[in-house]
Amino acid sequence: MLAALAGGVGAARFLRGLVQVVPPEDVTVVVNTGDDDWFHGLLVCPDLDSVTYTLAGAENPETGWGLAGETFAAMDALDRFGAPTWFRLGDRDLATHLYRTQRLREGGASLSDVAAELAAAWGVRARLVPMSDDRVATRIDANLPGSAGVTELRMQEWFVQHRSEPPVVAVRFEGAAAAAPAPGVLAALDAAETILVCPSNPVISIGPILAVPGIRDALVRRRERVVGVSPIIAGAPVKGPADRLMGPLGIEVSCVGVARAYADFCGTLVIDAGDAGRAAEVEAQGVRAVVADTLMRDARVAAALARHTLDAVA
Ligand code: FO1
Repeated sequence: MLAALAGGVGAARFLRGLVQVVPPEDVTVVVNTGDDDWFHGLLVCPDLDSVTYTLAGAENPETGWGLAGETFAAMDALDRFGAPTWFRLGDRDLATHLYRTQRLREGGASLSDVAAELAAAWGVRARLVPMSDDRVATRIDANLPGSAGVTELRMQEWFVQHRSEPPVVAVRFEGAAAAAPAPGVLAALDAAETILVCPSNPVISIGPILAVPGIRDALVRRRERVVGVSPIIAGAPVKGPADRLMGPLGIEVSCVGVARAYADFCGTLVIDAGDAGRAAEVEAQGVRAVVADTLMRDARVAAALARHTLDAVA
């Protein structure tokens, strides 16, 4: 049994490689839900959906989110009414949000239940569980141009509406302290032969998962079996705004900064060949460094990376 912590597009691509090299049924993915938000009265769970769609081979390959071959007729129709359509929800993607929202509204079904139903419907055999069935919402305090002081933004407002541009002052995970790990999360982390920390944004993808009480402690207990993949290569994120979050929060934007941030719960960190020269600095954090090609140009490289990551703690 394997467990993985995942959020965002990089994690989804890594997981697609992982399920090429191990049976998908052996993998439990603990997915970030801090990105979740309500749009047009519907609950959207971007990281659960990106992982589901990517493991189903149905994702938009350019963006890594949403579905391939999407149309946006509903968004265009909403434009007529002046409704906010900056968060692009495709017509087929809307079915996911309609179904999830209805299942939650009719009562009785948890976020975990619905995530499992959606994954099964897409033929995804890995087990996808949200980090919590309780609401945890990532909030970003940022300096907006033209406004004095700090503005609190919802994660998608900062990330999408403001294109990750406003300088970040602080990041909070609202509700985390009162949240419980979703059913099966702690058991999966305790039982896993190896726990993988996918190449996700350390602050807004892995951070919320670790903020759910009990999860970080479970990883600390299993530190020798925890292996991460650095999402930062040669001082920059492969995709997304990790640097614009790590810098302001005092985390060096490098594989060394990631090692330092993860050192208490992650015994081994896979770093890119381009960072081989920094392996000693990673190890100086008390984290074993393993060098590999971590730039997932295609599914074959992703599978090779997953294999290398598992071998790093074999
Ligand atoms: N990311 C964008 O940059 N622009 C969008 O319009 C957008 C819409 C969207 C709709 C559904 C969904 O599941 C994800 C979407 N994302 C979009 C990605 C989203 O911001 C995720 O939070 C990121 O992938 C980071 O996890």
